[in-house]
Amino acid sequence: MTRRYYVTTPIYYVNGAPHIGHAYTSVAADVIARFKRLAGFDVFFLTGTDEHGQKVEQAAQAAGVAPVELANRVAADFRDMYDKMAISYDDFIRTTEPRHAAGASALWKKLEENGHIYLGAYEGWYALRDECFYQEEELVTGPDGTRTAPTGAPVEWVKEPSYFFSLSKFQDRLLELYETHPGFVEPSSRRNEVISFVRGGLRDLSISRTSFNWGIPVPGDPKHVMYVWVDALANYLSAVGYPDESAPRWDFWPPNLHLVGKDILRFHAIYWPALLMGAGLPLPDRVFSHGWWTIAGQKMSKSLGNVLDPRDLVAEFGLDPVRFFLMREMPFGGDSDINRKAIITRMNVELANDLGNLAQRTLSQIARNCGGMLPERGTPTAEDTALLAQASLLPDIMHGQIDRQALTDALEEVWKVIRASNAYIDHQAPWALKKTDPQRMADVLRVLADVLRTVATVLQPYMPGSMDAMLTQLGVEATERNFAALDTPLPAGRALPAPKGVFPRFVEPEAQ
Ligand code: ME8
Repeated sequence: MTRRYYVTTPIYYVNGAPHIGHAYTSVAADVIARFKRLAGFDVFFLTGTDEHGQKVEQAAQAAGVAPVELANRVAADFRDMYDKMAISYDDFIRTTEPRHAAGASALWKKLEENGHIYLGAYEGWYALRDECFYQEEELVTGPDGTRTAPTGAPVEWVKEPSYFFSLSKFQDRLLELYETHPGFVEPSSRRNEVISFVRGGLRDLSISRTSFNWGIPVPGDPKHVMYVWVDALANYLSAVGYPDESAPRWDFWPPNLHLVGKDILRFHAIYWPALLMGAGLPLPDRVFSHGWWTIAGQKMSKSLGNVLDPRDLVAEFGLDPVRFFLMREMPFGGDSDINRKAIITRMNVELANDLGNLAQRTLSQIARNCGGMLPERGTPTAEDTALLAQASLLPDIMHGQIDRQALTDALEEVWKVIRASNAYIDHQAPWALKKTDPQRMADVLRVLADVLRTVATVLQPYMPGSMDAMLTQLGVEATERNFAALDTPLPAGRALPAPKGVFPRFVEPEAQ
């Protein structure tokens, strides 16, 4: 039976253009989805846009267009960014789609039927920028005496009739969940924050608004629209066909992984499992929250206006160097600053020197000295065996790391093999063997070709285009590029195309 894997990104607000922060979460999810596919999983990779709520309504007003027009425009822009970043999503859900309204309304009705929703009045703080209710004691007071949300977002006092979800009833079950399934919230430092928040006491959650109407009407009471977070979280259900449990994708439920930024962990690690418990649905396996990209030390965000469009970086540096940089630079889970110099260093040192030169040196010698044909595998020496064995462990080691979202560590694992291969080629010096022992030269080049095949295969999820080119140069057919195929050596004698550098060095335009 094929194993299934369901991975999601957040659905992004349409109040502004996509930026590198959105691209980051989506590239990370894409790497995971592509890796799982190569490992033979049936993958459902979901992403999309969060189009309702007051924040989007206000952005539309400011732009002088109807909210739906803004949503259409920005959703199309996200898809364009995804195409340019090679994001291999299986579905792109928009919360204004009828299939989503059906799923979100069904979730609401189920919660109501199970006795978890009641009508009351909300009076308290609300931060529009975060679309989040905050408790009095969470607010922070700035030097000028103004009170803001802990995220720095301005807060306003809101008073309106509202439906509530009885979140407080789920406190013990949530604590039990974190205790019995420690992998449910990762990394563990963030899990501790979640646990202490829940231990501090949960209040019932206001889940409808009456002061605007850009949202999904509350079933049976259309004066209210659903709170945008209940609407948004429901996307993970509506995309697999909820409430129709005979829908073709329903078998993917529950998700294996919700990938989110640390800003929205509370919604995914507390509210979401509680809502699912309330609806009697199986819970996701895991919520992983990653850190921030900052620019000159400041968080990048639409609201702060200091955003970087990933497409500009791709235009300057090329797609795969940018994808590589994003996954390599910031230890997955931590925070990092983004700047040109760091991108160029990664490109020139790790891609052009370490990997690009290794491939170019190997392939050009095969072209020149082996008639452009893949050499026979020779009788391996101890050094050959050690290098081949190290490479052959990569898919399994990386699979464990990918399942823990250790995406940067997985790259480091590949680079250990690349560095060992560079040491091996220098030590074996096949160019010198050409005269003294041509047979051994061919054996060494074949070892390197085999190691490069493994390296290029496991790097496909990170840099699909460049690794595609590298695998073609190594004579690997399209059907031979998954992990299972690595068990079968390529037949000797395959004609290899003329080698061509995959990772040119980046030279600053003014230095050219
Ligand atoms: O929160 N660094 O949407 P959003 C890294 N609609 N990642 C960043 C980032 C940065 N500087 N800035 C944004 C929402 N992100 C809701 C989600 S889900 C049911 C609803 C990424 O448009 C990161 O993944 O504000 C963060 O969680 C997300 O974008 C927030 O996107």
